[in-house]
Amino acid sequence: MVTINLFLTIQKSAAIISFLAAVLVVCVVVFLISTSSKEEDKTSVKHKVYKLRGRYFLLLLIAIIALLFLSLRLLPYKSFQGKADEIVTVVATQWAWKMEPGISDKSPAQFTGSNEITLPSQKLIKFLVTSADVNHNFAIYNSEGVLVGQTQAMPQYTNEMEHQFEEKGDYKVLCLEYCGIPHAYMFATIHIK
Ligand SMILES: [Cu+2]
Repeated sequence: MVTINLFLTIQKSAAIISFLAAVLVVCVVVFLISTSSKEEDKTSVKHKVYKLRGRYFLLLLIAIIALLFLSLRLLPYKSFQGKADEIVTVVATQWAWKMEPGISDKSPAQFTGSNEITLPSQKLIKFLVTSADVNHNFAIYNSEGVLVGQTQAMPQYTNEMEHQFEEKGDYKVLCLEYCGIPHAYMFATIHIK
């Protein structure tokens, strides 16, 4: 009931805002019509508009650069420069996950890993993710079901994913790319000690 009431309030406020915005548009149009009758030299108007356009462009450019700088810093990717504490090879296959510590020299088809692995907390882990058949998606969920990291598992290509597990516990690995009927049963476990 509370949700419905809140929804109605949002709908009501949206209606009021839309009405006010429409009134504002009408006012602007009326103002433009009332002032457009005045004769003004075309070249001087052109000059004014160009000057305004230049300023507007500069302002927009500054805003874009500032927002880009701020938003890039907020991205949740840690800068990685070959400092991973542990490397894990992950191979996806229809319909299972195979994981093993270290870099594997076997082909994805011959790779034998486990669907359960134990890793340390507070350490930077680098997952080398590939597939033995079709596209899959390696997704790690914490014990509360929150997605903490994911990357595509592609055949003939290795994606690198870095993750630092801040909390100890059991993390579930699920596939986020539909890969056949048993896709939903494709899971693995990462124990963080
Ligand atoms: Cu899948």
